[in-house]
Amino acid sequence: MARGSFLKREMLVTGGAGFIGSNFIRFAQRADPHIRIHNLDALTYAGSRENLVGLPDPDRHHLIQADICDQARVEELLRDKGIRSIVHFAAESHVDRSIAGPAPFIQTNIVGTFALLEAARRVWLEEAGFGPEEVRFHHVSTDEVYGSLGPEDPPLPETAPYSPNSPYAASKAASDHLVRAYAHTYGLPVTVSNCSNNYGPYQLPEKLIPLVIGNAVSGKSLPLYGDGRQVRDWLYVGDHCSALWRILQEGRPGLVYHIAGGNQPTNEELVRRICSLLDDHLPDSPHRPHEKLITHVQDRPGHDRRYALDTAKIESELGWIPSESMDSGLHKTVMWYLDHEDWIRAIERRPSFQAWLALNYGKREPSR
Ligand code: NAD
Ligand code: TDX
Repeated sequence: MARGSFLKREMLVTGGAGFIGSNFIRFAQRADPHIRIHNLDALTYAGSRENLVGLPDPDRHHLIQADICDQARVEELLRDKGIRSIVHFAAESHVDRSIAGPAPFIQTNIVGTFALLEAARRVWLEEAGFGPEEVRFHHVSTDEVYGSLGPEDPPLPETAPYSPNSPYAASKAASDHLVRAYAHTYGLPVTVSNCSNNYGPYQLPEKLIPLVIGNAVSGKSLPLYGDGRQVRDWLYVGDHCSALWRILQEGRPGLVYHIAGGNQPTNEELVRRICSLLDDHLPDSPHRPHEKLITHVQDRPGHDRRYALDTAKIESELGWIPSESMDSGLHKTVMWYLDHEDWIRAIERRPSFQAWLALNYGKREPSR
């Protein structure tokens, strides 16, 4: 069989009703006019059908509302639909929630990834005897598995040791190890990517950037944890999707790739940039200048100071570089949220979301 023949077949995307997954489905349908996507998503608080409205080709997308922990269901899908590739996004993804209640993170991120790996091993390797170019399991992971860096530390390569600090990061680290073990022990053809912070359309307003845009527009405070000098490396979600697509096309089984944008403002600098964009785009807003809404609040427990990834491998081996700068990506993002205010307000009105805001922010005292 020719190299990468799995790409010509049905694809299973897990977590495709969430932020990055729904962006990826749009990207994949545009990139390949034939690909059919089976989207396995439990539609937890983080996933919604609204994120899938207006797909490039709805007929080539099939949503299955189910839990990745349901191994029998996954096996049935792999067999019945002739699926030859899995792109695994489904996860509990919010660090603050993992601090408030880690149990679902262990269940979905570790047990769920295990169930998917077992299903793939049984159906693809044991039953069908597929070779390394006929199937592919891509695992989507995070830079948080490496733990916190100091201000002068160089960006980390793919060989850096794991040192996860939050329950979220530990659960993703555990899932990375399981994926690696299935490749090493059973020969499952896997690739893994560890990516930095994403931003862009369809991100839930529990995360910093959409939270700040939504709050600023309605004149609510913009909560910065601690001193606001923590550093994340921000990547526009479309660039994450293009990197994943490149890995699926060209990446070699067994390899790990870092994906990042090389944009490293402090949280405070980032929030001020968003405020200034909103000042420009909402000249009549009574909340200008929006930066006066910034409020320093009590820090996240165990808050990692800085992440930074070395992306030389994906650049040199696969020729991937991001196409958006921080300025262009932020501009696009702010415009998307201003044009989709109904989307963000509908989420904010959910009682479960209100309960989350009260739990996470209600107890944080202003810190200065
Ligand atoms: P998200 O929270 O927006 O979406 C997660 C999706 O998974 C939701 O649609 C949810 O319904 C689904 N899901 C959760 N538990 C499930 C289960 N048990 N069974 C089936 N579906 C389930 O997350 P996201 O930000 O899109 O992140 C996607 C992936 O990318 C995650 O694996 C995350 O760790 C990783 N990642 C995210 C970022 C980021 O900045 N957001 C950065 C690096 C890596
Ligand atoms: O209200 C806030 N105030 C604040 O200062 C929130 C929600 C966050 N922050 C800080 C914490 C972080 O330093 O902003 C930074 C970004 O926070 P989040 O948007 O919660 O993202 P982070 O914790 O960095 O994790 C994200 O990137 C890596 C994703 O949620 C993970 O899924 C991904 O793996």
